[in-house]
Amino acid sequence: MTSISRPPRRSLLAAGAVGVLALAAAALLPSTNAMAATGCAVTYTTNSWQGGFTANITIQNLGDPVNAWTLGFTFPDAGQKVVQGWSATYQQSGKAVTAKNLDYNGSLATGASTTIGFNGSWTAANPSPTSFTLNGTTCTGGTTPPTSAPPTTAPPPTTPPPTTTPPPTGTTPAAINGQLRVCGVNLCNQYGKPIQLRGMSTHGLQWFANCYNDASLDALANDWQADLLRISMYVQEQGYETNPTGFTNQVNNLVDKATARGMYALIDFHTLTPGDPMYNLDRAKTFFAAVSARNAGKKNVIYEITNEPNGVSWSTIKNYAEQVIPVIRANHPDAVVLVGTRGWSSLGVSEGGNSDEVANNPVRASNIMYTFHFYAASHKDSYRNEVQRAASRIPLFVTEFGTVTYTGDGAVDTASSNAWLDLLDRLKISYANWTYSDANEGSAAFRPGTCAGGQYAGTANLTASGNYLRSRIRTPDNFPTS
Ligand code: IDC
Repeated sequence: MTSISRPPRRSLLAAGAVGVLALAAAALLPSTNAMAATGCAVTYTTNSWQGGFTANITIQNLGDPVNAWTLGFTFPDAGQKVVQGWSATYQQSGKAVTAKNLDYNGSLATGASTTIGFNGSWTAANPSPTSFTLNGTTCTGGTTPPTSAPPTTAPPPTTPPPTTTPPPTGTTPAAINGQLRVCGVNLCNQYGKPIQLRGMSTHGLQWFANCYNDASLDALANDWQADLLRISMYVQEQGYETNPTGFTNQVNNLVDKATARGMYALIDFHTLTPGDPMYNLDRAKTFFAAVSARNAGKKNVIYEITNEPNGVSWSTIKNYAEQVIPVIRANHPDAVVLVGTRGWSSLGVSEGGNSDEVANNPVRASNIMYTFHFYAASHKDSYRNEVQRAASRIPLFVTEFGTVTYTGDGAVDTASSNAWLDLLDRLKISYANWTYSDANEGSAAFRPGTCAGGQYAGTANLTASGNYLRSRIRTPDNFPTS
């Protein structure tokens, strides 16, 4: 893990220098006609492929603090279109585009930055726009002098205030990466860098509660070096519907245990049978209202709103998502939300479709990713090819996979598991393995009886699947901080 250093003293001086400049500008203004200082700097970067692109835009406010902002720019080519944006509301008219802040990122202090982005399409060419405005002011990258008192000479170049997030104050995955955000098709950390989280999924909490305790989660965080705990709360099969308060509390307790160990906590509303998420819509709203309110202050919580929709259309899943996501956002606006896909979260493939149905009709919400599940002994090249194809267009998160067959049982398919995890590593797609439990089935990481015995660290009680996953997950993470 990286060692931690204090912020360089230079940046503190730079912040002080800007404060003095702002004061000087204010002193020049007539007091009866106080005028806000304005100014902004924008960086626009793209990743482009045939017909499509992702744009990431960092907006820095160099003027007085604002509570709301609208970014404006013009595409150079008439064939360039915004398709799906995040972290802002986009409108396009001809070549002209505006992006308005959302509730959570409207306030920008002097010197503060925010990052937004979108997926776009292009036809003839994809040149980047060269001029941007923020609340009507052209972003020149420097401070705009007050119009009432133009300086006779150009102001000296100023060092922009620091825009970087301070270095982390801990070495756990959550301390280093902080609040995550979807950036283009990736999951980015607090430094705006794409990362991959690797971890384990619980089994059904109604059956394996005795596997999730301080000792087992110490082993997961310290011995396995996992980044992520997926908390699988079944809704049916003696799950949530039988005792909403009890299961909600159990989930919250496990969120706390993951948090205490610096892991991300993925709250999985584990719908399975029936496959139509609408069957559980009211329960989902009640559950997510409760857990998002309870965990709103945490930066390490991710919400998975439906495990494996099946036997329903994508438009039904999308409709469900567009009703549940606002419930979460009302309490926990900046948390990443994950949406299951058609055919047991196969991007539609297991029901004869493909990821086009999602890419062409995305959920109308920002900061979301779509889930993909596989079982290595059952799902091979045709599924891998579709994931690879989809990964350049939509953000993916593998919230569940097995090394065995889709029944959850059988032998580890090492060749297919290697092919899958190598692909996910290369694409920086995060994953959680089914299961961190001692269930009597090939997908379980521990041998039956382990949880009663309480010895989790090391390899003595691992199954073949557990051994395989522990050795993959323990390898060093790549969490860039600059
Ligand atoms: C399986 C469990 C098994 C349980 C069954 C029904 O391993 O013990 O009896 O669910 O609840 C999924 C599901 C996940 C399944 C898993 C393996 O998300 O709940 O767990 N699987 O079948 N999708 C594909 C495979």
